[in-house]
Amino acid sequence: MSDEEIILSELSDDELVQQMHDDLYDGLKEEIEEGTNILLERGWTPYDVLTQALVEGMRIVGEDFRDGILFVPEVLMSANAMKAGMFILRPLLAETGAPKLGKMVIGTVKGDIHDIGKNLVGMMMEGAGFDVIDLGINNPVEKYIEAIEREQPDILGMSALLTTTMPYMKVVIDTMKEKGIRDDFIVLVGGAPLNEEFGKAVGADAYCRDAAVAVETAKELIKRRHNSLAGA
Ligand code: B1M
Repeated sequence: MSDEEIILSELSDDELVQQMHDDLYDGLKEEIEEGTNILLERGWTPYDVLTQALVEGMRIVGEDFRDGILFVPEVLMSANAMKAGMFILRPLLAETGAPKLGKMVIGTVKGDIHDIGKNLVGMMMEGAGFDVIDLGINNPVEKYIEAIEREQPDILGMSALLTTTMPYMKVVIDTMKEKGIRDDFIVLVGGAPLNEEFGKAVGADAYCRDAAVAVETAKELIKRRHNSLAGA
């Protein structure tokens, strides 16, 4: 323990958020939990804690990972610290009392074990009033098909964080087409290396830049679908 131990509760909001970025960088799970709770006690909304303290912190980790300053074991610790913060926020984001809007099945594609963004999308969708069935990571096409046939969701969401795994989304959508079930579901895709053009190219209904966009897009496409069914 250093002589200059930082007491998180004595920091101003700005200093605390800054400190949480540093703590996330250093993979300090307990400090992230404490910081998350302090910001909530100070009246921060769960969404602001999530985006300003956690997601922004992870963005910085991502840059240094890319630049070879951080390595997999360190980034794993950051990811675990981030997840501990998200674990506290999850029930708070979900308890908005919003009326049920629909159901989503979501999972990270085969070969890919990144799940923070996917979890975040799931949390935000729950908070917006969707039932979310989370298939986890590394999902082969069979798992997606089995889940949508079983759950009959309104939406299938797929996440990929690697340029090598994102083409797998097309495998899933093409299989849905072969089975004649593609148009029974809204397909949303997301993940850092994707873009709008890619979403169109693989045959998704939309690419979602982040979790907030995923929620807005899901609501909009569900509304459109209900309107067109009502008019049919
Ligand atoms: Co990985 N990794 N990683 N990694 N990792 C990236 C993705 C990378 C960009 C880092 C870098 O080099 N800059 C790079 C990919 C390069 C590329 O493909 N071009 C990379 C690499 C190379 C690797 C390994 C290959 C490293 C290695 O082993 N040598 C390896 C691959 C493992 C595998 O999957 N097979 C690997 C491993 C790991 C860890 C295990 C250490 C860890 C993952 C832990 C976990 O997820 N449980 C990890 C992490 C943490 C990252 C970075 C640093 C952060 C990702 C993250 O959680 N971001 C990442 C760097 C980066 O992305 N810049 C990186 C925070 C999260 C909130 O954002 O996931 O983008 P994101 O999600 C956003 C949006 O994208 C969107 O909404 C989310 C919330 O706003 N979104 C969706 C995401 N999914 C969606 C689904 C939707 C809608 C929106 O459906 C409707």
